[in-house]
Amino acid sequence: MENIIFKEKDGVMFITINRPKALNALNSSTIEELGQVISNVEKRKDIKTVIITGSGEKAFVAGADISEMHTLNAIEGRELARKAQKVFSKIEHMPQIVIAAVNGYALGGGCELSMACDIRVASERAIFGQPEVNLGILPGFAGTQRLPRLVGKGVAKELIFTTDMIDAKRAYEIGLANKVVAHELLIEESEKMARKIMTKGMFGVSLAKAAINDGMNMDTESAYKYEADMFGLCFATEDQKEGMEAFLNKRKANFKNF
Ligand code: DAK
Repeated sequence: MENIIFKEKDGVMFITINRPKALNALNSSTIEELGQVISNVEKRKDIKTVIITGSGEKAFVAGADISEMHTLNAIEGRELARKAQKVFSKIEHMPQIVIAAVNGYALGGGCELSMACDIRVASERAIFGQPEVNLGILPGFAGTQRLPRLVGKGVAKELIFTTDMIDAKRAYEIGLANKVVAHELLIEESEKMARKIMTKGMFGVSLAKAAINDGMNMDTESAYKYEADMFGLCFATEDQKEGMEAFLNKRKANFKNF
């Protein structure tokens, strides 16, 4: 692949967006490649978590590639949007837990990519923002939907309308970043969080991801029913038996993830 580096280590897939000269801006081939990696990973039972980061010192992803985008016509714009939305939606719905390790600028489509991930760990150097209205467009990779769900409608509107860029501390305060860590420790801390999650019953973790993501798009009564179905499903697994037996026998659970 030209713009994506991926490597796996003991159940964690590390994915790096690798166009540092363009601050890792997402052009269509990068989106395509990211989609291919995600499609492969989502089928892998041995990969439990994914960490996505950007290469170089400055950026996670500085948005969609403006140099490619500026000549698009409406049909091509729709094509790009469909392609990216499909990839982002795959990230949101894949059974693995996805952590964005935000190492620098996460702007526009980059901020939207981080929000499609389950958790955002930010380096002290991370900068978040939705600058699309500076370009005469609006966030189009679901930023108008995911940002208000994460930080509330008022703050989301402020960030999108003013295009103000915010640092990691502010992102943490408003709930956009889950955690802020020293820049040098970003990958280590993200991996530590991934490995902590991986000690749990991953079947339950994956169903909780689905219940949260899908439930938030339902009315509450339907979401409660959906949660109850997911809860019930856990009782068909060895993990539920092992988890509860381990508790009752005062030992550590040894989950098999089924
Ligand atoms: N696209 C293309 N190239 C970019 C880029 C981007 N988004 N961001 C940076 N670069 C390139 C710069 O052009 C420059 O290239 P050279 O001049 O060296 O060839 C190189 O990366 C280094 O950038 P700077 O020289 O500007 O670096 P600085 O440190 O001075 O500034 C910056 C860093 C991040 C503040 C600045 O680069 C910047 O403002 N970048 C643009 C950020 C931005 O506006 N991002 C949002 C893009 S809009 C769609 C749905 C969604 C979207 C699109 C379509 N559909 C529904 C179809 C999403 C839109 C967006 O994400």
